[in-house]
Amino acid sequence: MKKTARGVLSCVALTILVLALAGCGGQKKSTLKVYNWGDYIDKSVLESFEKQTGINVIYDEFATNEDMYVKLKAGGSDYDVAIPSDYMIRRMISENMLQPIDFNNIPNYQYIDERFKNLAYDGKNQYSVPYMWGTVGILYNKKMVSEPVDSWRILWDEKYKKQILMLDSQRDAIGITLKMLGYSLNTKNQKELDEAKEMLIKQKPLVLAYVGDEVKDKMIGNEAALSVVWSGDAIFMKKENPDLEYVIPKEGSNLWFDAMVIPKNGKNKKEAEQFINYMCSTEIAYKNADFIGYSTPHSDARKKLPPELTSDRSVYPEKEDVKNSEVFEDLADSLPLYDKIWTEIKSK
Ligand code: N2P
Repeated sequence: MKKTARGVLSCVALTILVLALAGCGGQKKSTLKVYNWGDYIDKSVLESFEKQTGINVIYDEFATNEDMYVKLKAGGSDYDVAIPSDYMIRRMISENMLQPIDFNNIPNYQYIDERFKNLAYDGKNQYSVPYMWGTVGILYNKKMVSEPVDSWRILWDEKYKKQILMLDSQRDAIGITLKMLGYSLNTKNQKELDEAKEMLIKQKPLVLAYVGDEVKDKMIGNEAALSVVWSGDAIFMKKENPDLEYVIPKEGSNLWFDAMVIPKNGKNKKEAEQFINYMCSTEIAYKNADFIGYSTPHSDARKKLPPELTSDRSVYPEKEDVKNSEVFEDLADSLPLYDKIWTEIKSK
């Protein structure tokens, strides 16, 4: 009786062992950890990558460049691919937080339009592969705002008290205020920054909320009249609610580029490069751009998108549409000035 029980037990143990070995083909499955903005990919792309390569993808999201930076800098994470913006990539390069990419492993890089290569944030093209690009602008509801919208000033108009949504992102909020005041959004001048701070504090009673991805539900649901948004989200919202319109204000704005990088702490460089290359295949780049609404730097994927989208100059602006706009630079030693202002504004 005793013997039989032991026999059954060892038989069960053996079966489990055999199944476990069969399940992973006798070897450990490789993994890839990806860190991206919220709502910034067609998730079916992750599944198809897993299926095609057998690599298991762990996918996490962040809401701002600053959140992403803090998590990576803390050192406890080991993401293999992250997708920050230009100025943050510059900062991460200068702080030795990224691994150089072996472009021999990214043959699909050839499809990235030359306009998006050798940009100042990664001048020698060693660390990043462009993913999406765009602008910051005002998305407004034509039923709630009847006057023409062409200036950031409208976000300070008492008439729209509690109908304004501001981007909960320090570079963006301070940046558009600096542009409204006629200053550079990369200024390090204390007087100009103080002026921007005062304006943002003055604006606070008019602001319904500081938001991230929630802006989409709110604007689509007609809960606010005006919002500061990134261009690709504007496209998505315009599709869902035809009363919405997007403009790049005349004072100029921020022109930005988000790109894929390989953080220093990542342990799977080979898989990371495989993933980046996959994201740059025409089919996948098209799928992502079509799904999220953002502008793709991929020349062939762009050709596959509906012409009414790619000819919309608020999404695919021409040079003259962004002539007053600037790309964010890494603020380096002056960053604490911005951090301090932002804390003061948010705590008022
Ligand atoms: C999408 C975030 C877009 C990033 N939720 C803009 N740089």
